[in-house]
Amino acid sequence: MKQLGVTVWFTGLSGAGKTTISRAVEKELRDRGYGIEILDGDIVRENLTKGLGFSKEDRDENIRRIGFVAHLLTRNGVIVLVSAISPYREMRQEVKQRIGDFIEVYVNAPLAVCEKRDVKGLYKKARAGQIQHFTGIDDPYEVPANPDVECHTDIESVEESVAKVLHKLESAGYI
Ligand code: GGZ
Ligand code: DAT
Repeated sequence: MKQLGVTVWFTGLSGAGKTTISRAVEKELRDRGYGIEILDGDIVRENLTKGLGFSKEDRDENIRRIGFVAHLLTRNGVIVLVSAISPYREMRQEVKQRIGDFIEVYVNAPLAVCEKRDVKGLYKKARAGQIQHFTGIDDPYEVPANPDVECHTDIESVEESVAKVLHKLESAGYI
């Protein structure tokens, strides 16, 4: 039977755990033989959306382009894992409507936890005023109103978060 494509869209603050969870889901599904691609914010920004910054207009353009590619892959039977802050509800809604086969995963960790993790040292720079318009510090993040999956990465293990995503893919009939 032909594989049904789907986009799994991970949204959340920098350091919330989007990349960590999506990489682990990727490994698991690849091991099971599924066709899978990852579109991760920071890698995408080095090529597909190179030159875009972090104004609302640029973030919207970033999400639109990622959504475009995710759609092409999804309709050809690929499981696409998108990992991008995607802070604006309206844009997430737009790509969801375009793609159709779409699972929204809210990777939820309190700002204080993300800031403490400070995986790349960017929160420190944002607090020091060396980076402007940093999501959660001086730029908005609109919390998903009704996500398909919510991972509380401050209290869950990576394995638990991954299991939630896989369970949703199973119950929705994609794997
Ligand atoms: C937010 C920023 C910023 C600003 C650089 N605000 O932890 P990271 O490093 O890898 O995740 C962040 C990434 C965000 O890119 P996205 O494409 O996911 O953003 S969006 O969906 O809003 O378009 C962070 C880094 O880029 N970064 N400056 N000002 N994150
Ligand atoms: P993001 O891609 O959202 O910017 P990341 O995956 O690069 O975030 O960093 C998340 C950090 O949090 C990483 O060091 C692993 C840690 N972490 C702890 N518990 C986690 C969980 N349940 N899920 C994901 N990451 C978790």
